[in-house]
Amino acid sequence: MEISSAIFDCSSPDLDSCPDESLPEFAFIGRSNVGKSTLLNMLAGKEGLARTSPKPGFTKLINIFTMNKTWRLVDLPGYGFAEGAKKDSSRFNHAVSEYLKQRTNLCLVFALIDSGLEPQDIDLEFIGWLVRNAVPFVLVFTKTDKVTPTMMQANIAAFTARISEWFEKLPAIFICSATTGQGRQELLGVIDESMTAIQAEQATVSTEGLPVGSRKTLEARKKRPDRNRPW
Ligand SMILES: Nc1nc2c(ncn2[C@@H]2O[C@H](COP(=O)(O)OP(=O)(O)O)[C@@H](O)[C@H]2O)c(=O)[nH]1
Ligand SMILES: [Mg+2]
Repeated sequence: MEISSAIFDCSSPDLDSCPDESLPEFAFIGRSNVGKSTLLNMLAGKEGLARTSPKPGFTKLINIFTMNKTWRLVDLPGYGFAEGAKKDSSRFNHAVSEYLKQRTNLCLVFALIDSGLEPQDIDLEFIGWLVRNAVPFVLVFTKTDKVTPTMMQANIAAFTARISEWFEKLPAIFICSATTGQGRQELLGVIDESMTAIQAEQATVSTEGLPVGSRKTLEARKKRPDRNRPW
């Protein structure tokens, strides 16, 4: 899949102000500074689309971008940044948790982990939260250009060892670098597969007389977190 148009949609402070749920969404989440916005830009093929920063805690809003006029990438505020306005950070954490739990057109979350670090408690806790709330996700190890392959493999193995007991089958793992472009085609491939599955599902649902994208249709998708997905 290639991206022919990538457009900034809006910045929302909470779930209620997010745009309608008519388009499938793929969201980036991870610790502040893990590389969410940079990876989003790399996937979109458009530098500067999502604002990036060497300083953590920059993205405080749910930033939404529409790709190829048919699906969206969502840059969520990072977790684990305690400095700054405490009031705001708790509010945004709430917005993120509402978005992840209730956004019915959310197809898949890319949970980003820094490939240069040993397993961090905050990431493990967050992955546990995703599992408990049945949010569908894949793991994306970032910034692979900054570590040796040996170190990266050791960090990934240590991370998966810590979470493996939570799964019958581990979630898919991707290794990415926004600097070298590593992992771009693989992540776009997952989105492509997911879009194909949704289109097939929507075709079935609409023949049952429910408008595609309506609450009811989406309620029907409460089975959304399909642990048996191929990825
Ligand atoms: N070397 C390297 N640096 C990266 C990569 N991805 C992001 N960065 C840098 O990490 C910092 C944080 O990136 P950003 O995308 O703003 O992180 P976010 O807070 O998760 O959105 C920035 O200085 C980026 O240039 C990567 O793949 N390789
Ligand atoms: Mg960011």
